[in-house]
Amino acid sequence: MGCAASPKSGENSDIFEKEPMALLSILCYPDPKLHKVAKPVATVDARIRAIAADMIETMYEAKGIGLAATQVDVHERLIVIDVSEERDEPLVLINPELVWTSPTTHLNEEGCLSVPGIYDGVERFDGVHVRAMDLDGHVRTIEADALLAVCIQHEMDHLMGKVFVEYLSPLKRNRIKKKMLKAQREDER
Ligand code: K1U
Ligand code: ZN
Repeated sequence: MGCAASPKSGENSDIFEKEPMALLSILCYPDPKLHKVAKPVATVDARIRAIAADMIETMYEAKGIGLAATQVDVHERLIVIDVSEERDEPLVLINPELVWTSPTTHLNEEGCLSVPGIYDGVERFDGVHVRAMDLDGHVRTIEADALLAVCIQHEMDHLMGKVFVEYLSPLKRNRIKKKMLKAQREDER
């Protein structure tokens, strides 16, 4: 059941040296590294553009609609998202900040590439406005609703070290933790 799009080695330590795009290893819950708080990106440079390109490729390969840098063991505030039908509208948000949240919320079914096979309901704002830099270092404000708004909130939680299962009851969360650890032991055999 392992986390998707993993290269052979479990580490991404060589991503800063590579030129061509590469698939990155996705951390699997309950890896403690998923709870690290990401630091702001200092400069949007070639290193950040290379990480973003690798994250987009990894997200597409894993059939996800989003991916946060935390999930690939890079602890900087960077997320990639593509909620388009054709999977050809990647969005890169660097140092994202929520600048507006709607007064209404909704229970949405969520999944997570770091918790494969688990789906459950999480209450999220129906709409959000997010200010972030793009790959040219330009600041933009994105007005999001529906799945894009849900995905932005899910990915921004990752940057704060929060995985969606932490919104569930302790009973559910412990069951999920046990299931993931069992699957990881079986994958290692
Ligand atoms: O961050 C991630 O782990 C990616 C995650 C994003 C996400 C999905 C659903 C709701 C909120 C955030 C995924 O892409 S999970 C797999 C997936 O493709 C998917 C799951 C449910 C609905 C739509 C897509
Ligand atoms: Zn996730």
